[in-house]
Amino acid sequence: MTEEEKNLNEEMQSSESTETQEVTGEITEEVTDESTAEETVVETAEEKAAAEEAAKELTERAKEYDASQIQVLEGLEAVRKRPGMYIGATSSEGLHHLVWEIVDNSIDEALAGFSKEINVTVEHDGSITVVDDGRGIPVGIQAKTGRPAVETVFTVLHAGGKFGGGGYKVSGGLHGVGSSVVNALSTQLDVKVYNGGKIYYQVFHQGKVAADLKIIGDTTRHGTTVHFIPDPEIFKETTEFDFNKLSVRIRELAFLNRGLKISIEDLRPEETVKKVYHYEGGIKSYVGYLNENKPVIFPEPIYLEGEQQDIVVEVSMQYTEGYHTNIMSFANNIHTYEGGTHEFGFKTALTRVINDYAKKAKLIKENEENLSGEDVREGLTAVISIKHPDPQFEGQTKTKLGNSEVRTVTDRLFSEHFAKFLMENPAVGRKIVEKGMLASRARLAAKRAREVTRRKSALEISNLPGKLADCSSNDATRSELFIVEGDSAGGSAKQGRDREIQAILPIRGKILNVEKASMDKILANEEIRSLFTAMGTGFGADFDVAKARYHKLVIMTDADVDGAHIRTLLLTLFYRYMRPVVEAGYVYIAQPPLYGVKQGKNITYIPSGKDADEKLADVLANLPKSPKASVQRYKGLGEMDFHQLWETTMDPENRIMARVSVEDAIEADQVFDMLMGDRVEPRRQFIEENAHYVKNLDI
Ligand code: TTJ
Repeated sequence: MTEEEKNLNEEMQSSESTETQEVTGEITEEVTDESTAEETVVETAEEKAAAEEAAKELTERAKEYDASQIQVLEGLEAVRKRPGMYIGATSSEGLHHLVWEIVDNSIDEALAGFSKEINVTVEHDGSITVVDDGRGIPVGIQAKTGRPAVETVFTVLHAGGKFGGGGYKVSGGLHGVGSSVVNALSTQLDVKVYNGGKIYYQVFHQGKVAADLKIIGDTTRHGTTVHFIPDPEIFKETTEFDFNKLSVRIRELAFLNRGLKISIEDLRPEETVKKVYHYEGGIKSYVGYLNENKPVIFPEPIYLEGEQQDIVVEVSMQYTEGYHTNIMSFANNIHTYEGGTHEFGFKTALTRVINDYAKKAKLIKENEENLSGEDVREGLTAVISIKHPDPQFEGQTKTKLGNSEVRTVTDRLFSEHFAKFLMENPAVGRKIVEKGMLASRARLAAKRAREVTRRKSALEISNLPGKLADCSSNDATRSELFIVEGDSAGGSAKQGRDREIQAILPIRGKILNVEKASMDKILANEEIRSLFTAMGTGFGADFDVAKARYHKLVIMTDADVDGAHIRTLLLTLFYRYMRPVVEAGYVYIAQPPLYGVKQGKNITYIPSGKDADEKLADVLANLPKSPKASVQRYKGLGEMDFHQLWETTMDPENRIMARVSVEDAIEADQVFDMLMGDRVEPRRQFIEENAHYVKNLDI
């Protein structure tokens, strides 16, 4: 045993409870030696028998230890064999999951009140480092395994979250697989624990202990640092982290955990990028942010907070002048896309409290009909965030909160606080009721309009829009709908497609500004009607994602500013009116090439995107000297012939498509507001930022 290891052993013993110390002694190799030494001083037969008994037990323990080691290795081997079972998929989605699995542990430490700051870094080589200033993962030897707790955290499945006890844990929530899964799926993971004046260090390779925990230096700080390199053997598709994706979720975590400072830094580009998120207002700041570019009916978002039965409930809400409802709910920081008991409790309470108030304040007569839930939610932006000691997630994507007690707790806490708020702020109360009454009238008008449409469509032989070139397959899971900008590109797409599974719907120009239009107008808009009819999902209250006729909805627009504009518009439309389709992961963005480099018979295509120019330079630099190469820049989809369009953008074997996440759609929604809003400067900026599409026109 080296000097350092001895040090470490002492350190760990002094930091652990007596109970643990005893067990520690029995299992380490060094102590086995000591026990042999002890045998030489044994005198009486009884003592000898007792010692033999003890030695036997020790051997048993050692066997048990071996057994648990084998279990550990088998456990992590299972993770490597079927990674999908633990992280959903080995796609980019699964890759990013690794980061959240680690970050969640630091968030837990922050929620427990011991950590104030978390830093996430994408290193030069694309690996990830997460640093917090919490108490540090315990380094003492655990009774059960005979190994340092920190090692167990990274080598035993589901070991996370067991330490510290009590409180609200976000780790182990949605997928809840723990840090050992990240370790198993990394070529290397190393951890540093800063605590009690020392820096502890351990490193693992593909989940296996590469070296025992050791002290590598002194420190005055405390906290945990974890660095890992995702294994390309596992993440065959990509090991490249998307900075934007990381920062969107990190910003969300900052909103959801008031006062937490969390940063994300990218060291890969020449000019490194760093974003620091820190919101003293928490979810109130979130609502303010979501409504940033929207006209609102009262300036400050309402914020209410309460706790009951160990359940913390926070709600923030604000009404826009628009018609769109945006209720986002979270349980232990997990976005519950499918809603659940917290959302249900909130909605019920909202309708009841507003109606009670309206009658009490004589804004609605006693004999008048109540406002419906839909009425009081029109134009509402709300964030509901609950923290629960033992959240239960249900539903298809495990994003629906199931704990039944949460419904009553949320209802009770929200009603009490909200009723009080309305009494104290009658001007705001009045505006909310008036907004609901307007919605009620519009709803009745829309219903009449819808009935007229239904009668008409029932008389038609086919409900499918004339512009749609449908596919022949009736199997929705295989079918794809391409929404193509422009008639000429639509023509090429129709010619080039795989008719069995690919349908084409050309759309012209800018679709209606959905935010500014009322429900009736949206329903009446031809482009939107075609889209909904083609999808077969219905609209509004009748919407049903299970009826989707295609499980891939592909947006295919030109690689220019107008294309970016239309894409934003479509994504906004999907986010607001077909959200379950986005949540189901049905929406994709086609990646048509921006450049084609032709040399002899070979063509290399370069997809559009921020780094297209760099990639082009790269390709050109690596071409053989002859024959002479030429570069074509595709200004629009219409410039490609049907064969090229198929080959580069539509062929399932060759194409690259980006799947749209709800976060992407939220971002599009914000950009959309900005594009449609009154402020000129951000709009100019958008056009400038997307100008790389139109710059350096011909080469
Ligand atoms: C638990 O209770 C005793 C004191 O330490 C607590 C703890 O484990 N804190 C903790 C864990 N802080 N940070 C972590 C952590 C940080 C990262 C980056 C990764 C992991 C797996 C844990």
